[in-house]
Amino acid sequence: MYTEIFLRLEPLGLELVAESARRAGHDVRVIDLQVAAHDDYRRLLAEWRPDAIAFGLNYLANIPEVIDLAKMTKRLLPGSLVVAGGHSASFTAAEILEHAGGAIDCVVKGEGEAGLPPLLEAARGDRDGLQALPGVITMAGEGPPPVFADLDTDLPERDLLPHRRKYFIGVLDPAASIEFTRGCPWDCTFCSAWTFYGRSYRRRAPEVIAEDLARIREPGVFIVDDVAFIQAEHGFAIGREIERRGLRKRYYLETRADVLLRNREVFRYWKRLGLEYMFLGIEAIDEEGLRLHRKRATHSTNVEALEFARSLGITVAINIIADPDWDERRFAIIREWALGIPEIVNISVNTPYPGTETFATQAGRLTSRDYRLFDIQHAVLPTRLPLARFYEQLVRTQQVLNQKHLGLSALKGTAMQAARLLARGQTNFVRMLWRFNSVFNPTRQLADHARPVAYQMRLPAPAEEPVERDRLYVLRPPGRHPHKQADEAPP
Ligand code: B12
Ligand code: SF4
Repeated sequence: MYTEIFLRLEPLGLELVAESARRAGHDVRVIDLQVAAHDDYRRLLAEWRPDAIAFGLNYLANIPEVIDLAKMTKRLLPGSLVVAGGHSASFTAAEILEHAGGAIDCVVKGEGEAGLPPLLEAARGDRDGLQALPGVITMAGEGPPPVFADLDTDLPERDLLPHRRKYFIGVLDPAASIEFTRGCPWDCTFCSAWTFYGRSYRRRAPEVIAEDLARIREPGVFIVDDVAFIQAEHGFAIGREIERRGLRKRYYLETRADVLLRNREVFRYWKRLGLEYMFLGIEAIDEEGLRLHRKRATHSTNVEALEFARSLGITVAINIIADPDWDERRFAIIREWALGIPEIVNISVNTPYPGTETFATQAGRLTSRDYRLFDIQHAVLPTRLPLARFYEQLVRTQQVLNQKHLGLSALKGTAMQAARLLARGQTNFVRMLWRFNSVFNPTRQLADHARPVAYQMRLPAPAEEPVERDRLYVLRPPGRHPHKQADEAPP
């Protein structure tokens, strides 16, 4: 739902995986189904007849779609190797294989640049032993844990995506994406970013980042890091390389309130370089909520960070997690609080994703096992209000907050920008302004629960708190020295 309105971004992970396969000598094409239709995909298969098809499956909500596409693929090309990889595929590998009933040959867990090339090499011969490879899981069994990729070897294959003008975030239209670091050293209970990367934190070399940036044609750049500029000196080093090359872009990034306050100077420096938009995961406005999410931040830190960002003149968006337990009064408190600050406020619904601590402890309470509802806009845990009333409150709150920025008076400020974009033929931002009510709609949200469910999510064995972390990790924590780029930054 979110990506139908506010943004659509290039699939950076898939481009990196594509480049790793190309470097290994394969002829590679990429199709992005955010932009292309299933029919385009079918046509590509029929005309090009690839030997291997690799699905990027970062988002849990896309699992049924990918399973159905895999089944269609095997019917068209029975001899092909069908693979799935990505964030969500890594946490649900065994059940995906089961749902696909043989249409997916294997799942590659972890980082695709490290996992896919050896798999393609091995698949040239006898396919029986593929499960012996690191990170690979087939119906016959599972190999050793996945290995870390070297972040400075592959630059994303941006030339493989034909519809680059379709990628945008708000007024950064068009926008490309770039990665400076990978992983997160914090351990919030609702998040699977840290469990995927074994709580590691790695940096790309500033020269490599500048080279990557220099190849980007788009004026807007979305920095995909979970928490940007945890280490100030890395941010400064990247900035110096950018200045040295004379690169000028408009940037969007996401970070934490405490990091913003700790590293004020680096954010000030990046404002000069072109930083315009920032997303802060505030999550809760009370200490109890922050403690439950294990955010390791206080409300006063969050408020101070917002003030600092304002003083820089950066447009800030924040997120608040709505708990299914909320009643009308709690929604009203959030509305009041959010209307009192100038920032853009986004509301998501607390959703236990596989790979998170909350999934390990709360899966027994799930009211739905339909993957498609796990998009943080639907309630999959019991609601205190009747479900219809919960959605009414949620959408009403989103509408009120949205009006704050997209209402007619607010639009006066963006009218010039919109006109400039239209003059350049970029329509993504302008279209987004009119779509909110058709996409965010309580009746539609409620109706989504009544759809027939072809594939049911598998539940984990109940876990005690605290959850044993080894059970959650995809990539194992690198320990003190085993990987040259692994830096442990304490929360
Ligand atoms: C950037 C980002 C976005 C961008 C998406 C850009 C895009 N088109 O991909 C935007 C802002 C649109 C977005 C939106 C959402 N996001 Co998001 N997002 C991220 C973020 C911060 C970084 C992803 C990224 O680009 N990483 C860098 C690249 C290089 O890594 P990668 O994509 O993971 O790819 C690597 C591996 O996954 C793997 N891989 C990927 N594809 C393939 C394919 C094959 C075949 C193989 C073998 C391997 C492989 O190899 C790649 C290279 O190492 C992650 C957090 C994270 N650390 O992963 C969250 C994350 C993926 N998002 C998340 C969520 C919840 C959402 C939203 C639902 C939230 C929201 N309302 O905003 C929406 C849903 C969007 C949708 N399409 O349904 C969750 C995923 C939860 C889940 N399990 O489904 C994550 C993990 C954040 C979190 N803290 O929990 N997101
Ligand atoms: S700080 Fe952000 S990325 Fe890191 S664990 Fe918490 S929510 Fe996830």
